[in-house]
Amino acid sequence: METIRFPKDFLFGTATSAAQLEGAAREEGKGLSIWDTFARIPGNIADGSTPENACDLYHRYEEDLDLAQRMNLNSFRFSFSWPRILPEGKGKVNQKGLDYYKRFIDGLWKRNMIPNATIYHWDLPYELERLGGWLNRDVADWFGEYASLLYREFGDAVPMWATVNEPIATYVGYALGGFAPGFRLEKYGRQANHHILLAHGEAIRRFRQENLKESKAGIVVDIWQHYPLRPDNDRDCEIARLENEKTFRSYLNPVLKGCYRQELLQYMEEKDCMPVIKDGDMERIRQPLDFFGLNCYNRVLDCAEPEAVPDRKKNGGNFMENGTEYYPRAVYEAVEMLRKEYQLAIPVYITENGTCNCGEQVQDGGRIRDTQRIEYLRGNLYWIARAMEEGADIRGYYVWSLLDNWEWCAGFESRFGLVHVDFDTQERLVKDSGKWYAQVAGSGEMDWKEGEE
Ligand code: GCO
Repeated sequence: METIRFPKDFLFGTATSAAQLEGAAREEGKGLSIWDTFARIPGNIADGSTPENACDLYHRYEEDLDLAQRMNLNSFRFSFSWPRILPEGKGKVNQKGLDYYKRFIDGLWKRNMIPNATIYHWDLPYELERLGGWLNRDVADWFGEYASLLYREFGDAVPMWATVNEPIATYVGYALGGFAPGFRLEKYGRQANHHILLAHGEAIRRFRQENLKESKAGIVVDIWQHYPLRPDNDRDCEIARLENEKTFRSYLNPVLKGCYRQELLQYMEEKDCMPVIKDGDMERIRQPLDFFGLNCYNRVLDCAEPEAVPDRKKNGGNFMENGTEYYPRAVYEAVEMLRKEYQLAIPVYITENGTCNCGEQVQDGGRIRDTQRIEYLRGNLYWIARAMEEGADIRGYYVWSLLDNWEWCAGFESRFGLVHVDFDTQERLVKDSGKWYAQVAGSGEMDWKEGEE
């Protein structure tokens, strides 16, 4: 048995987002977001739910922050809701929205939790969607204005600013129809991608202008690395390589290197989905960053003939009960890739990591035995510690999520929380994983048996 120790100032937190937790979707002046409208279209959300009430965090944040504090968290990741602050996306400001975030951030500091804020976590104001949303090139300026407003209002109180959470969600919303606003055109997806990258660059540029000496700015990208299921099969290898280019590398290259790679450009040319890229765009996108936020959940294995491979062999056969692969080494491999291929030399925060539906039933005496979630989180922390031992500059870790919440198209059916939520009564119950995490965050250490990885 060994003890893994994290540095004294390592951040242990949970990650959340406005649309998934706040609720109060039409209260106190908030405008609609594209998720409020998308969710109302029958068939879009698995259980027919909407983000209308979610976890009701808007009204219950004091008690939920108490919970987080009792879990010994020293940081808390949240997002601002753009339409709560600017109901029409630009122009008129909703003072009540600003007041809410002021109270919320004060609540974090009162409990000694460092606020880690995200400016955009998928909830574009619906009024901007009516103007073309992420397809309208002006969105970079609308976003810039919104970001400047936040810096001015909260710059002194928020030390960590991420511009965008997972830009790929915008691609999914415009190319695959899987997320709001629900378009299905590859060309739209690629153009929306390009614009959200411009918006990111614009928000960083404005951040520097504000000269917030005590704060840092970065971006959050999710990395699901693709690997060939059969490493000796050329077609599997080719699919995996192209998928990596089309997904996370289509953000990493512009943001960190100021270019789209040849392979992606060729793909976009061939598929007739080349976005409009204007002179100077790539320079606008590539801005020096203070930190990198990495969301990592798993890897993906690609196979050219999925029918030919028995299900139990897929993903190495190492499935968790929820059907996903147990491969915590993915986080280590993502960090390695960033260091080796992108020479990333800024601090990294693991801004999201977690898993859903691990035996969520409330049992006798209110106990929730989500044992596999604990195993998953332990495995990930082990591989994070290992990367750090080998020189990776990882400064913090955020579990997705504090509470079970509104999981986009899965509605309330995918539970990711360390705390169980009864969505009828809004009652909270700390799961076994929450108790375990409280202990790790409190002590900064974790036991590990060789062979567990
Ligand atoms: C993401 C989002 C979260 C999700 C989480 C679980 O990473 O996709 O940031 O909003 O809820 O990932 O799917």
